[in-house]
Amino acid sequence: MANLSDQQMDFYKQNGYVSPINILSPQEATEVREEIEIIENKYPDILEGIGRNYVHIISPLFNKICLNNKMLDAVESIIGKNILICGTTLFIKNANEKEFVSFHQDAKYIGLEPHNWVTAWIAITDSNEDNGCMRMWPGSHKNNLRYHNQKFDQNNLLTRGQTVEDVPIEDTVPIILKAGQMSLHHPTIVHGSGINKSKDRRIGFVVQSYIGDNVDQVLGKIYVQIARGEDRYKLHEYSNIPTELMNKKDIECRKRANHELSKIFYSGSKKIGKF
Ligand SMILES: O=C(O)CCC(=O)C(=O)O
Repeated sequence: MANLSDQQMDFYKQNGYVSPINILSPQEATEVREEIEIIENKYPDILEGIGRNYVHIISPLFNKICLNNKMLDAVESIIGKNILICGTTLFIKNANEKEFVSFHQDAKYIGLEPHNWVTAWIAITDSNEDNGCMRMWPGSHKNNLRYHNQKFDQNNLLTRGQTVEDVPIEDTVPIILKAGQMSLHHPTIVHGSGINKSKDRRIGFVVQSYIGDNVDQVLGKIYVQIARGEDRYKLHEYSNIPTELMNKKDIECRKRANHELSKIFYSGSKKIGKF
C-alpha cells in the first residue's frame, strides 16, 4: 500500500528526492554488512568491478531487502502498484581510498523509458558528510537531461565518469542516513558524492532502480524480478530468484545480466571503464 504522506510526496515532486525513510533496524543493517564481508572474504572477485551489480540475484538476503514492504510501500507512492526490480548496485567507499561519484543524472545513460522509475539508496553503514554521503541538487530533476562530460577516472565510481559540470555545491544537500535508512531519488535529479574521509567503509545498497511495468529498456536487455503487483507488459527477461547464497545457476544468470548491463552502460562509448 502506498505510504508516503502528502507532505513527503510534495517534497519529492518539488525537490526530486525524499529521505530519510526507516527500512532496516541497525541489527539488520549489520547483518547485511556481514553478508557483504562474508562474500568478499570467500569469493574475493565476486563483488569487484561489474560484479558490484545484481547481488540480489546471488544472495537471498539482498533479494529479501528488495522485497521489503516498507520500501515497496514508499516506492508504490511514486511509481504505482506494479513494481519491478530492474537492478541493484553496491556503492562501497573504503576508508583511505579516494573514491567519489561525480555529479550526474541517472537517466542519462541508463536507457529506461519512460521515467516511471525511482532509485532507492539504502544505507548499510551510516552515511554522512564525513564518509562521502550522496548530495542532491534539489529541483534539478525539473530541467530534463543535461550535457555530461565523460571523464573516465579510476576513483570515480561511475562507469564513464559522467559529469555534470558547474553544479553549485552550496545549493546541494547532503543525504545523511543512519544504517538501515533509505533515500529515494528521481531519474533526472543531479546528484553525486565526495570521498570517504572517515576510518570506516561507507556502504550503500542501491536498487537501481524500481521501475513500473510500463518502463522499457531502450538500449538493451535487462533481467527483472516482479516485486509487487503484476507485469502486464512483459518487456524484459526475468532473473533467477536465489534460495541460497552463490548457487551456480544464479551466478550464471547474474553473469548474463551483467554482460547485458555492460552493453547498456557503454552504449555509444569508445572506451570501457572498470565497472
Ligand atoms: O553511492 C553514491 O555515493 C552514489 C550513488 C548514486 O549515484 C546512485 O545511487 O544513483
